[in-house]
This record gives sequence, structure tokens and C-alpha cells, in this order.
Amino acid sequence: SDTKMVSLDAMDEQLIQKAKQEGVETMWDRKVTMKAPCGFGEKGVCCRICAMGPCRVSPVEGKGAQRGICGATADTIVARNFARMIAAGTAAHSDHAREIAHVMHLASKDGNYTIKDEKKLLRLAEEWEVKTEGKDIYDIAHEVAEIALNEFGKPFGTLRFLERAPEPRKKIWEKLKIKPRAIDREIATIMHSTHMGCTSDAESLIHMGMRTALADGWGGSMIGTEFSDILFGTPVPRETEANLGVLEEKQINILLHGHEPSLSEMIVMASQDPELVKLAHEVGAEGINLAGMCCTGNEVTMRHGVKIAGNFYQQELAVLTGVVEAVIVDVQCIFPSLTPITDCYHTKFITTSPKAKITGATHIEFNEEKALESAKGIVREAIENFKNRKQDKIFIPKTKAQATVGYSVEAVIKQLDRVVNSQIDPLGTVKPLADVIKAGVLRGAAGIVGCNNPKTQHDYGHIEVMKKLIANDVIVVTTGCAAQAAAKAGLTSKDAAKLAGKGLQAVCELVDIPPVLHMGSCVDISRIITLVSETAKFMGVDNCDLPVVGVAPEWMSEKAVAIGNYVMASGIDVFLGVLPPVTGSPEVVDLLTNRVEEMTGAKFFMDEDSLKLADMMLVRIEEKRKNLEK
Ligand code: BF8
Ligand code: SF4
Repeated sequence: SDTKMVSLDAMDEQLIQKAKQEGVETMWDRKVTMKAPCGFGEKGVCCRICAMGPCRVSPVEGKGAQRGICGATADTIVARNFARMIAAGTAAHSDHAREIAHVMHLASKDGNYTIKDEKKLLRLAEEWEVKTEGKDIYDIAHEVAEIALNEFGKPFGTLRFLERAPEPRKKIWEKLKIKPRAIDREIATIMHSTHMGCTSDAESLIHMGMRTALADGWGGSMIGTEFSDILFGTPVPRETEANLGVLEEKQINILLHGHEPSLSEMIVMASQDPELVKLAHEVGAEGINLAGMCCTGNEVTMRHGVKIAGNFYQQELAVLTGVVEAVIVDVQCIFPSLTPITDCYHTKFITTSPKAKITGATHIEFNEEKALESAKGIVREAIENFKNRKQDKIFIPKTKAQATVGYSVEAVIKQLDRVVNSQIDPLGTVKPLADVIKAGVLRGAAGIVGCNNPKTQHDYGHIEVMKKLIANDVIVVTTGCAAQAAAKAGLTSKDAAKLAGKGLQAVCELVDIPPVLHMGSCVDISRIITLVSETAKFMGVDNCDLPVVGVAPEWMSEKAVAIGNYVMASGIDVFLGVLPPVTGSPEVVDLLTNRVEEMTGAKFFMDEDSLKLADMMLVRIEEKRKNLEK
């Protein structure tokens, strides 16, 4: 079979063998059946936007159909498809944020959802000019939540969080007219403008895409992160473990998969309920073991140290162990194949969101108004399923790694405070970080994020790029499935400092951090954007002046496309290890990898060879340093 498909983890390989023996189909089988992808789709030149089509135009000039029936060129078709990917990604992140804002709106002192970080709420209230004096904290929360909910559809003005950006960045956005107005509005504008017979100009579509993407980064995603911290606590460093070896043979294993912490937080609470723990013992288990997967896994590991079962690529493999009583999901990145695969074992596949019903799954709708009760019902299902395990189908790989997680911006700054002489400098700033970057002790920083994709070897891109960068004194911050790859490879443990260059090693020791910092889920890329912007502001420069890069070695989702575009529009270069479906348009490729730089100070770099990509990052970082050192 394709050597690229061979996993980095030897134990993943063992599970794939187990699947073969048991006649269970996995994504690896389907990848083979799928053969080579459609060349037109891969290049982005297939248009299905109206019923005169589908039209597929030739990606080669002068050969084959040059225009769709309406006359749309390859440039138009590619740019329209790309813009729609941004809109879909923005919709997903932002709808997640909307749910969290609604949860904050129903938070109450005696309810299931309370306010965990009052200080953060008060800071936000002040930022948004909500009066706080003499007011009940829950009244403040509700008012702030309502303002956030209005960010989705307000008729006038631009998004509030944009004000957090460095001054020169805001000027660029103003000049380009890409300050998003309201989150839903930007998504709707893309859907309208890409409707048959609207925008055909590729540059205009890329431009619109940036504005919509910014509504994700500085809107939906930032609301998602801020509100989750206020409701569930701002993460602090904590220890955990990662990889399928965290599953326990003698315990009830519940796999938490999906995205919104409003569900997973309640499952964490329910799993500690004395009655349910008692029930678990009654059915013969030693306890209840939660294991996280994908971004929900990141949310609960950041705030509770819940162990990480694995990333995107491993969702089927986790079921193959035969010890998972229930896979509980809400939205996003869930394989529909979890239905047939859980059917081969005793595992219950439980969907909870009306936004993501999956054929064949058990749907237990999660009711936020009775959140804990709903969560308890779901956990009970898992416990009662323990007796149905098939003993001859059990195989848990032993592999797992120690990981330190929980690096919110606040937590990073707190670590930095360790080296501040408080008689000279104030505590609570990014000054130590700015100092070591300016001095060149750290050459720069990289945000390595995103998914797994069977177009690449599992985790290989993440791990190799991370190793190369830290060895070259580039500190790495990470989220999403990339963060889980890092955790499994031991790179988020403080021990990993030994793999770092001398400068980074010294920094890790002084401030007591690992060289790769787990900053959370994909919406938490807003934490990275915040950290970069705070550093730029502190140094009196713009984001694009800093030796900072964004990297998605194995991305696959539309959310990732939205992220890539807001990171670029925020002034940070973006390196992609998987080519987006734009190569059928030289115009769009030129825009993204070249001309956007004149507009935003950053651009895309694309290469399927992740080590080559890493070399390009280092070159780019040194280029930026030259200007910084001037
Ligand atoms: O939002 S990194 S596979 S889990 S899309 Fe999905 Fe990609 Fe994982 Fe979270 Ni992000
Ligand atoms: Fe074809 Fe144009 Fe319709 Fe697209 S919008 S399907 S290119 S006719």
C-alpha cells in the first residue's frame, strides 16, 4: 500500500492490522478505494454553483473548456470555491462561539453553568464599556453575552475585538476596507457574492475572503475562547498524558470528541458524580475514565487535565481497541464512519447536537437548560454498556506520553513573570518575551496548528516541523490536532527542552516551560493571535514585523482555510503542507503566495514537503529579524 499512509505510530499500525483481522473498514481502506482524487476538484476548477453546470474548466490555458457555460473562468471558479471554504469555516467556528455565548446568557449562580473567571469577565465588561459597579456578576455576564450575540448580526459598525490589534494593523484593515462588520453578515456576503452571476473578479473574492476570515479570528474564535475561559476557567499549566495508551482496560472509557466545551464540561462534572461513580463500581469497573479527542479533548485537557486519547486520525482507532463504552460527540470533525465501526464493537456512538445528527448513531439531545442532568444520562448509558464488552476483541496499545498543557496567554505571562525584576519592571507583561526575541536568544516563534490529512503521513509534518524549529531556537505554540500530535510525541513535556537549541533551552529553563506550548483548541488560535498582537504592541511594531510564522502541515478542514486567511490578514505568514484547491488558477495562486503581501504584509507558502517548508520558515524568520534588528 501507499507508504505515505503508514502511520508514524507503530501502534496505530497494530490497530490497523487488528481492523483487517476483524474485517473492520477504516479510513485507510477507503483511502485506497478512493484512488487518485479528481484532478479538476483538486485544482479547484469544478463549479457546481448553478444548475446550468456542473462546469469543469481546463486548468491549462488554451486547452479544453476555458470558461463555464456562464463564462466564468478558472480564476473565478477557483476564487469562488475558495471564498466559500472560508465562509464555511467561519460559520463553523462562529456558530460554536454563538452556543457558548448563549450558555453565558443562561449562566446563573445556582445553575449548572456558573462564572469561573470573574476577573476575565470584568476585564471584558470594561473593554466593552458595560457598567459593573454595584452590579451582580451574573447581570454583567448576561449583558456581556448579549453584546457578543449582537456581534453576529449588528447592522452598524465593525467587530469590537478588532480594537485589540496593534494600531498599524488596524490602519491596514481600514485602508483595505476589510474590517468585518458583523460575523454572520460577512458569511452571508460571501454566499451572496459567490452566487451565480455575482463577483467574478478573483482579487475581489480573495479580499472578501480576508474580511470574512477576520470575522472568524477576531470575532467567532475570539468570542469562543474568551467566553469559554470566563465560564469554565482560564487554563493554567497542568500535567496529563496523551495517546491511545490512556484508555484503561478496567475502567469505563468515555471518548469525548467534537468541539464545544459546553457539553464536555458537563460530562466531566457528571463523571465525578458520586452516584454514577458508584454505579460504575457496581457494574464491575474500577472507575470512569474520560479520554479526549480532537478539540473537545483539547478544551477539557486544558482546563481539567483530562487525558488525550489522540487526534483526528485516531477516532476510528480508538474504537478498535474494544474498550470504549461510548463515543460522545457534538459538532465538527466527526467521521460518519463511527456508526459502522462502533457497530462492530459494543461501543455506543452518541450524538448530542441537532446540528450534527449522524445516521445510525444514538441521538441523545443535549439540553443546555438541564445540562448536568443531560450529561448524567449520557454517562449512565456508557456505564451500562460496560457489560457488553467483547473480551476477545480487546487490545489497548501501551503507548502514551507525558504532556504539560494549559498555556493560555495569561498562563504564559505568569511564567514570564518569573524572570521579571519587579523592582524595575511591572509584572504581567510580555516584556521578557519581547526582550529574548529582540536579542535573538529566540530567533522567532511559530504557531503550528491544524488537522491530520491522509495526504500526509500521520503527524509526521507536525512533529518534524516542530523538532526542526525548536532545534533552531524558534519557540512553538500549538493548538488543535497539531497540539495533540506534539503531546503524543513528548514535545509538550518540559523534558523536550533537550531537543531545543541553546537559546530556547535557556528560556525553557528560566521560565519553566516546554519548548512547545499547548494553547488549546482550534478556536484558541485566537490566543496565539492575542499573544502575537500583545508582543507587537509592546514593541511598538505591527504583527508583520515580528519573526513569527503560522503553520498548518496537515490541514484538511474548511475551518483551517478560514484560519489561514485570518492569520495572513493579521500580518503573519502562513505555511501550508497540503495544497489548497487553488492550483487551477495561476491568478489566485499569485494573489495568495505573492500579491497579498503588499496588502497585508504576509502571504502563503505552500509545499507538500514539510521539511522544505520548515527551511522556508527559518529563512523568512531571519528576513524579518533583519528588519527588526535595524
Ligand atoms: O477544530 S485541528 S481535525 S479537531 S479542524 Fe478538526 Fe482539524 Fe482537528 Fe478541531 Ni481544528
Ligand atoms: Fe457553470 Fe457558471 Fe453555473 Fe458555475 S455558475 S455551474 S461555471 S454556468
